Amino acid sequence: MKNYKIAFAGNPNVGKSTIFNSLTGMNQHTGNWTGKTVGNCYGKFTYKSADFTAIDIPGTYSLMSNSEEEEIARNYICFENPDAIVIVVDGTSIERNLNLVFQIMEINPNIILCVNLLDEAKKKGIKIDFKKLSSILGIPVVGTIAKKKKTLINLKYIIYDVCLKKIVPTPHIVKYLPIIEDSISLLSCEYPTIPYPLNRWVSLKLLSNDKKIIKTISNKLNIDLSTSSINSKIDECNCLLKRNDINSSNLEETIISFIMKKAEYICQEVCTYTKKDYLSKTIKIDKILTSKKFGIPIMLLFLCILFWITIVGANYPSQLLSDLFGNLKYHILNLFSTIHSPEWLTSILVDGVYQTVTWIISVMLPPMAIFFPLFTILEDLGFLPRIAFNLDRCFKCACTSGKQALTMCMGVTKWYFTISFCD
Ligand SMILES: Nc1nc2c(ncn2[C@@H]2O[C@H](COP(=O)(O)OP(=O)(O)OP(=O)(O)O)[C@@H](O)[C@H]2O)c(=O)[nH]1
Ligand SMILES: [Mg+2]
Repeated sequence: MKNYKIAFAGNPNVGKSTIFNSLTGMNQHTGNWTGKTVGNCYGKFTYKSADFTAIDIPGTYSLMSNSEEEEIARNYICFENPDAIVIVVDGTSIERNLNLVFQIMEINPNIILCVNLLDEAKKKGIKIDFKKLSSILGIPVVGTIAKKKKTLINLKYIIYDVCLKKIVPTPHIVKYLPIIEDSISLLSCEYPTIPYPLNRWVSLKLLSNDKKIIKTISNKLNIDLSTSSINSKIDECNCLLKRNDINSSNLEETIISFIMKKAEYICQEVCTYTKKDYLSKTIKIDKILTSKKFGIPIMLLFLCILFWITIVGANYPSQLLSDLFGNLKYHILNLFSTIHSPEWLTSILVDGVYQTVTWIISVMLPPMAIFFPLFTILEDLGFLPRIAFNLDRCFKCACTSGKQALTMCMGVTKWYFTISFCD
């Protein structure tokens, strides 16, 4: 019996892993900050006696691949040919998420749109017309609340139908300027073995002269994209595009602007906002927490408070535990002398094993028991993603992204615990 491959793709932090875990019974890491899933994770489930392999791929905002995990996501979506791709989007910000949806549509037509976080959307007074969204996009659309398992029944049902070709999605791909469309058609004739719509995407990559992706495409699809006939077609297309002020460096921007316009139009058509003040409040908080003037100072203040509570607060339970274990050691030593245990054995068991284990517990446990719940509160308040945003530019200088700030915070705390342990 065939085993169907389903990929869970989407922007970071939209609930892909939560859905994946729920369907497969796996335990992928989830949490309220971006970039938790950094590699593909595989799981299996069965529905109506059909077998499925689900692949949880890292979150990505686009298929341009700016980081290693985005490259992993892009390579899977583009070259692994899954039977269906479930694109998970955030029901509270469909417009922003549609960018990736349209990009994936250009690669694999077997798409299911899963609008998740509907509970959050409801809280924000956002109503979505799924039928209309489905007919505008030409693909099946299903609404879910990943934390509630029963809301995933419809998703399983649609996955089954798409994989068994009972439903055939016909994505309405965004059409760009006629001159770009003409260039795409002209180039696509050069590689008839690449199926539609992937050939469109390959043409766009050739026109934007994205050397890294072109090399990957050539390797993965085992096709030579540097033949003289393709090169002369590219030159011909570039001449045509130049006449319309489009060149390889602004082509991508032109395309994205078309996609964004379409996304805006779709949102106007399918979303209704019943609590306008809720949105404006979030926007105001966002503006303050991510502003150039207040963003970094507020972030530093919060992190200092977090470290201060952890370090100072942990001293008291640490001392208590240390006294408790000290008293206990006295009784244990008495017990060992009562049973006339040899000195070397007492030394190994009490001064070695017992002393080390109790040191670790009394020094490490209290700070961890304070730090991690505090960190979780910041995570649930949505402050951590904003920290990541604030520090992104700074971290880019070290060739990494703002997301690493969170790992760094944990690193600093671990470093502090280790130092205090050694003291
Ligand atoms: N309220 C609510 N929270 C959700 C829902 N789905 C997921 N979450 C929460 O959203 C956060 C992100 O979920 P993940 O499953 O880790 O998201 P992801 O898309 O895998 O994230 P990355 O791997 O970083 O790309 C977690 O805290 C989840 O518990 C939902 O439907 N409603
Ligand atoms: Mg994940």
